[in-house]
Amino acid sequence: EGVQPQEYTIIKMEVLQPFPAKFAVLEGRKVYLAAATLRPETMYGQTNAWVLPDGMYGAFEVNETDVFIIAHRAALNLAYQNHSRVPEKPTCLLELTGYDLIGLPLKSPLSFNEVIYALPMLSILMDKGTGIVTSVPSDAPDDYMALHDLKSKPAFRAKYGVKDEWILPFEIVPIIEVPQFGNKCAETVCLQMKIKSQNEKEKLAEAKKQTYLKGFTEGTMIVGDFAGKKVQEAKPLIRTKLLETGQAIVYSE
Ligand code: A2H
Repeated sequence: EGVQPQEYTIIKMEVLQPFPAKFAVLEGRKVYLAAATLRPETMYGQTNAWVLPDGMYGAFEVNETDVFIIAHRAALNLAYQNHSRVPEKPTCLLELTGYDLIGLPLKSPLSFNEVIYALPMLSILMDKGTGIVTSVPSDAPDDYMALHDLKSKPAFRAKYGVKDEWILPFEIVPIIEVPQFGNKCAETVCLQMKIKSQNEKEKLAEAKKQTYLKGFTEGTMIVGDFAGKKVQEAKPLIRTKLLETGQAIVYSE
């Protein structure tokens, strides 16, 4: 990684009751899948969350009430950033893998979809952010292609035990208008570049660069409290609101 620390916003996606049997030890807690993002202004367009099936996760006490499900490495970093019940020491209540998380119903900040589900993504890196990613297929090429793969390939869904109702009802939600790219800029760029699946790493990196730069410099919000404002202006306002309402925290690594 680079020399400069990266500052992320961690979005708290609440795991809805009833918990699966394996989560018994977490009964009575507020449990969140915690996703690191660089684009908090896109949270209106969430359709699901992503986990790595083979990834090792844990359920960690971040304070007296809240539990975050994240990668172990992220829990250690958070413990040194004032987000552990025991300062500088992560307390893991339960060891989990990505397979344990697939299908969890979540309530996520700002999302127009009231309930979204945790689904498998194979390109997640466990040593970046929290190992949990929130999915905004309108504006993130990786998210668009991973959702496309699941929607178009029943065998892929079956392999990971993904139920149709966790995925088929979820349409792309337009949230940002970008000149030339329209209001589903990730789809536009993936189609233009003829990207076939989430495995096309190099093409996706290029698509990400294009959409990220253009969305940030030229995009306009078309939904939410700051509709009509440029993304550049809206981003810090939305971020501050998420932080002040306790729906997100700052995280750097
Ligand atoms: B972004 P950077 Cl709408 N593995 O959030 C793979 N990808 C991860 C990750 C991990 N462990 N942790 C975070 N990410 C993703 C939203 C978004 C993001 C949009 C558009 C672009 C975009 C919704 N997904 O990122 O390597 C997260 O996806 C493009 C840069 O630290 C996070 O922000 O630069 C971004 O990658 C962090 O990437």
